[in-house]
Amino acid sequence: MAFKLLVIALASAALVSAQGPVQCEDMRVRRSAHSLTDSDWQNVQRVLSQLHRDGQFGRFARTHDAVFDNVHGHSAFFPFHRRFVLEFENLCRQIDPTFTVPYWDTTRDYRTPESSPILSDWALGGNGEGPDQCLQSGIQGNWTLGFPNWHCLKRRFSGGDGTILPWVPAELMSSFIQKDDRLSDFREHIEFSIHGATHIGLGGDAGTRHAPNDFFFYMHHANIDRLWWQWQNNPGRLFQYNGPGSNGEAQLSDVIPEDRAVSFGNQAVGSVMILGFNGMCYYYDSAPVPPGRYPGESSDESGRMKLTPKRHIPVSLSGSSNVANHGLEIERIHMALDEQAGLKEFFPKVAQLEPSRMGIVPHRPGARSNKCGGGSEYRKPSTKHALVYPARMAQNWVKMHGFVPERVEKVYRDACRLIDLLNNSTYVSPY
Ligand SMILES: [Cu+2]
Repeated sequence: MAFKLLVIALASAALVSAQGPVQCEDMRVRRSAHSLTDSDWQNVQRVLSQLHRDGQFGRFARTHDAVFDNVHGHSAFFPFHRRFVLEFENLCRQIDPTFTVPYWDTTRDYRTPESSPILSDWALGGNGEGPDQCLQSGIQGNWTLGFPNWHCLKRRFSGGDGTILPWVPAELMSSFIQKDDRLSDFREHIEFSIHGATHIGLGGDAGTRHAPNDFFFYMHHANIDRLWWQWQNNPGRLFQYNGPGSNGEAQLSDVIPEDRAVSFGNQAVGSVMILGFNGMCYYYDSAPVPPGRYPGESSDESGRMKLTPKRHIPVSLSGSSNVANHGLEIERIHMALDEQAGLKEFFPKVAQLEPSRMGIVPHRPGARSNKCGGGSEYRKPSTKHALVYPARMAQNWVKMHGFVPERVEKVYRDACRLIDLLNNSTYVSPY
């Protein structure tokens, strides 16, 4: 029996890393898309046009479509997209060795996404035009793509009148990062909120199984990856992998789903967990820097990897982006909420901060408590700087992913409760 356990432990360790973790020699930085200059965008356009001429976009769209059902609504969601975006980025770097995929923090634009600078003509371009909603502006303007059939690249903003229904606020992301101690919870919350909302908001190709046709996909998933890395950098989470896997409960030894067109060579999930190692040679300008040494790990009796307390990446609650998406908003939440108002439920790590500053500001008397909005209601918050409600996730999106509608609705309701809570306090959103 003991021998059998040892064999299992050794086998899974071997799958995670054949020769042990390999540290990157050169690290590249993924920057916020909001910080790109005109000439940065011109360079992105030059690189993408070259890939387009080489017919490379099709195979990424094809692969995403082929593995779609295994990498959405499943634990492989985070590791697959981490590896997939890296593969695309590496290809771009064959054309420009300094290229990195910019991440799009869509919470900054969540109120009126259509007016985001990222959607201007010199960047991603705006809504599609004409009866086919063909994209005619931006770095992919007037592109024709080959998957799943020859078609113009399409965009169809969700508002129907050239607007995009509101996305999700930063405060919700911070809450998920703080309160979700299980990866499977965090993954579901991200898929049901920011991930879906942004895909649906742009629509057209971006709202389909072949979304990688639109470069937006890579910028969006770089941001999702950044959120996962922020989540990972809290005690007990670096190597956490659980929830529905390819064969029952997810394991770090699971192979990342792949396809003939984009293959990762049977790479195990466990090898992509830590940025700075095993080819994950990048980090984000607004997330924890990768550790200098591979973090301690051990196999427990089930043969799964877990983090030992040997070396935690330090978690700082203020001024850093470890627990929060944006340090600024955490300060404000701390000031405005108290325990009775649900601070502990939505922001447990803020609730641990010294109590002297909590609850000192009285709640705004008589602030209106709204129900979740619908239609134009989304954009009518009760007070001037109040948060707006995100749009409900579209039915066809829920269906396309095979999500359980009740679970999606629960996440939406909780998001509305958080927004009501903040709007009924003295909290003022920085966005
Ligand atoms: Cu995807």
